[in-house]
Amino acid sequence: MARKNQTLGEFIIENQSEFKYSSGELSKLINAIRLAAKVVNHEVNKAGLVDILGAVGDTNVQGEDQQKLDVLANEKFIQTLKNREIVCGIASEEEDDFIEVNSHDEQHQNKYVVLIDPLDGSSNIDVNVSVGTIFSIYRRVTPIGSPVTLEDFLQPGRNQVAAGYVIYGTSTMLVYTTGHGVNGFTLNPAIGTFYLSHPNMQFPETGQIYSVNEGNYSHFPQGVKDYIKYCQMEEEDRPYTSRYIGSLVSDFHRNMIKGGIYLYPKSSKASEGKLRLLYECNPMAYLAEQAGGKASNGFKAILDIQPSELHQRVPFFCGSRKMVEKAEEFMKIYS
Ligand code: P6P
Repeated sequence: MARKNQTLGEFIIENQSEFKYSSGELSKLINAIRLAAKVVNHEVNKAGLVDILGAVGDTNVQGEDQQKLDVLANEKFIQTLKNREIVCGIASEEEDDFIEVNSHDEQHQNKYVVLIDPLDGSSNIDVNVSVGTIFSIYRRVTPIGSPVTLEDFLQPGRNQVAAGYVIYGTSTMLVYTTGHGVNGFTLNPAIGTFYLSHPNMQFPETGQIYSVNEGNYSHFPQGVKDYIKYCQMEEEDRPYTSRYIGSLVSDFHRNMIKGGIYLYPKSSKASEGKLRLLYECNPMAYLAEQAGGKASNGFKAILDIQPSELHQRVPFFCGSRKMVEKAEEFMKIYS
């Protein structure tokens, strides 16, 4: 049972039995992500000092090459995941191909693959807007004892065993699920400890906020245009409020707390939208469904899509169940 102010470490241990695969493995996975999140948080929070610490390509006072934060985040998450003898493969938004992890695993006994967007929304860093890390965890499907394959990564989101995000915002939070609801932990940076601040997070069934880049309006399919006009009409509980941060994790997190819908539809400029199925949409869709919300491509549940490529994109409608269902009604008129 979740207790407010429980630490993340206590929560993992007390809920380990819920992770049906075996003892200790969830702890290692989430602990690796917890550690990397703290390291990345430290770097993100001092990004504003880049003029003092040196811009990308410079060498800092320690003589280290100053790295782009998304490159640094990618390296930190991959490094901490590799060091746990539990992961056999990693895929990242920053890596063209998946990474086979066999440094300590010559016999290929490790069972899990992790997919990450190490620093989503990183273009917001220069303007001091929240960014996030998104992660998705599967059990491999090819036989233990053989090298990990692309098939282990191209699983439908319904197969995820855990997923979550870190939001580097006004406070740093780790929000994740292992299939038993969604829990949010807030970092106390003074002591480097995550505390359970948001137990059993739930999307309100409906809401008053819609999040979409309306600059693309003229390029959207008619169903999306009609839904946006529906949100803006003076009628019943509308007009809704438009809130779009340009950072998926931030818009999702606000909508999960207050109620709302996030849309990144396809358009005449982007035939499948912008967001990536495997390490953006699937983990956020798993969280959404675990929190009583909904996530689809406008027609079909995101988690039921069979992936075909590591970096494939999909249209994304996600948030309060009734709002996603209404948007789907408009999409289906023109399908
Ligand atoms: P646009 C950030 O690049 C991102 O992947 C999401 O975090 C964000 O919601 C979206 O793209 C913003 O895209 O095209 O509206 O700037």
